Amino acid sequence: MKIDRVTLYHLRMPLRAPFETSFGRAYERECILLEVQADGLTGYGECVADRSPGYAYETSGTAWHILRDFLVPAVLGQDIAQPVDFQRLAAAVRGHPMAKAGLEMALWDLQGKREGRSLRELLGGQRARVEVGVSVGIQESPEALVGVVADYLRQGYGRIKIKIKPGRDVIDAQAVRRAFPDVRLQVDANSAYTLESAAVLRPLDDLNLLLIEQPLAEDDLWDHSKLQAQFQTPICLDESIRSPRHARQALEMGACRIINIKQGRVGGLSQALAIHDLCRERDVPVWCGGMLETGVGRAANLALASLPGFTLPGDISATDRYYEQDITRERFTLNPDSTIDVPDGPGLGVSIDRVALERFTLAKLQLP
Ligand code: SMG
Ligand code: MG
Repeated sequence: MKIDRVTLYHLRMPLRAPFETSFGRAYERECILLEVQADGLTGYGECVADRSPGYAYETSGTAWHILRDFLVPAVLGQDIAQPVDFQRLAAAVRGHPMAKAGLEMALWDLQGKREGRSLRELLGGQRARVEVGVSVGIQESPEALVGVVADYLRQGYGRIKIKIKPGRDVIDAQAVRRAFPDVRLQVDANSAYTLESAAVLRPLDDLNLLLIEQPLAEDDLWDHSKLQAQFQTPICLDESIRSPRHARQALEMGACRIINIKQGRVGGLSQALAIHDLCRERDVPVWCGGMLETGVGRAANLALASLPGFTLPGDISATDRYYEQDITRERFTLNPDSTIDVPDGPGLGVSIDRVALERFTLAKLQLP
């Protein structure tokens, strides 16, 4: 496909409820929507970098710059046969995986539309619906958290993840475990601890958690390997896995026993697929993480999570969990068995609500 034009939309969307993690509280979410025109077709991609560099160093601002000045110029006028070929064109840009992933996603959407095949089919996904859970932010108190979790369980979510930070870790997890002895529960620290300060997390090992996500620094594998040796509960890495190479090294080192795969964090769906394959060969469970995506990124996550190695529920909740109004006409809903249907239309299988898109657009740039 010959890339004729790329349009970037910098979006800001209000969240239905604030979302608090160890690195701060968000009331809104930013992202960049990419609209790519090729061979008379239009593909969409979502760059998941947010306003501030709390989760990762990339922001909507850095991604805009890298896309506008480097990645989009690298693809304009090029004939790209397969989405994965984009990785070669993007190799001149060091880092910036979220910017790359947004553009690659649009190429997958285009390929699917050209061939009349869904992204699920293109990736080799096998399931028509995927198991999902919900990620619950830090609340005012452990009691308030138990109330919010109860509400999600009533809605039908079969797996709960709670965010933790120093001072709000063991007490929160114990409160939820006491209230719901059988719920599938996991915690996510978003790099809030050091090897030394993580000693306070020891009681988590008695709570029958599915996993402990990213306790230590995002650029660290070695200390995670030391920490994993001290815990029965599997450590799952999120921020620390930025490429298939990191995934291999983390597993070889024993830095984790489970991997959270986010196409944005690893530089694209092709790279997410490679990590999935590598983990599957080694019988290492993976699951699909979330970045509060719009319907565009959510559709991609659902397709990815339909691959056979995704054996744990993803952070892919229903649209209602995040947004009053989304930029896709399609809204994703939770089935009673805690699954969400994978879109089966061509490409991502979603269409853009232009009125909503306009409402949330802070800036728009058409290239060339
Ligand atoms: O999309 O439901 C979602 C959010 C899932 O907790 C979630 N994501 O570290 O895994 C994570 C966080 C990163 C985003 S925080 C803004
Ligand atoms: Mg995480």
